[in-house]
Amino acid sequence: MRRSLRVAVLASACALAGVIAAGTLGARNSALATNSGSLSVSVSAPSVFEGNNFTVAIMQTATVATSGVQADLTFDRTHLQIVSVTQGSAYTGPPASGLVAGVAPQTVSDAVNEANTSTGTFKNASAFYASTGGQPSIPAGTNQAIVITMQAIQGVNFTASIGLANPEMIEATGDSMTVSGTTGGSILIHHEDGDQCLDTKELGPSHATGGQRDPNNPWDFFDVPTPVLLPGHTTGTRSHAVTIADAIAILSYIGTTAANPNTANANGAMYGSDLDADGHQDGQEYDRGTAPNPAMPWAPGPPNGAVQISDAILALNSVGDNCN
Ligand SMILES: [Ca+2]
Ligand SMILES: [Ca+2]
Ligand SMILES: [Ca+2]
Ligand SMILES: [Ca+2]
Repeated sequence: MRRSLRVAVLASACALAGVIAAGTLGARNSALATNSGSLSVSVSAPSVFEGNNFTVAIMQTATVATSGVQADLTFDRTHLQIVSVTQGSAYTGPPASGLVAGVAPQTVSDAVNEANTSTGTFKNASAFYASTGGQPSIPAGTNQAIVITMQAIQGVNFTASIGLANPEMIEATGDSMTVSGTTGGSILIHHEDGDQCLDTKELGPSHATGGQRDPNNPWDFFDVPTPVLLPGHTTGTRSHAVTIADAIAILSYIGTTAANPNTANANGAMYGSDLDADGHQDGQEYDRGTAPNPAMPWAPGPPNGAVQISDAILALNSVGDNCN
């Protein structure tokens, strides 16, 4: 059974103040709703990387003061999951306010677990002030009612929709309000394979702008840390573009091998170091194999275990390619 906002408001009000009479609330419930409001989803960013969090705010818009809002959040749980649920800024702080999530006797974590494992719907997210029949309330206008932190769990250039269902609002007077509509939102999920090139770029039509590559292949965009990583010079980063500087940096690693990861070449470079602390052997970052598809020389193969002059030549094949 869905737990209505009115029940939530009443229960909390009784617990906190013990002064609400059910008869009074019932009388108010019978009043004709004359004002209307709407609910909408506000997503914190247009896009997010797979594995990262973002927030979804449920915003309420009303022409009169309101004391509570409720909705279910619908989403595709193949691509998204809920991390946490909190009250929005409209209901934060005094006077006493409350958050209800889930269908009683669920806890908030029960409701999150249910939404993430079975239904893909977070049922009954309610935020309210713990009183009916007058103030406290939040003013007419647009207010942030509920904030849900979500995580993008899977997707290659996938746009995930987030919707609202079963909207309810309650006026400061305690009357039920007609919810005239809801507006959902969406977020574009980028899968990042580690090559610094967004999948929207990798899936593009031209290798010069990062395209004609595989968004699940971390080796097909030969952008390396520059200035070159050497002992005492550890600040090199990848520029999201393949330039002549990348080919020159690769030259400094010639002679290093995965077979002898701790053996330094004449420049002091070692295949097995991780001077930029990115979790990858530095030698691998400057190492590639021959392009698997000769017709696509800009997309080299995975590291072959030895940095040679051929690696610098591989990089020259894609100088000018730019994912920025
Ligand atoms: Ca990528
Ligand atoms: Ca790639
Ligand atoms: Ca570069
Ligand atoms: Ca490294």
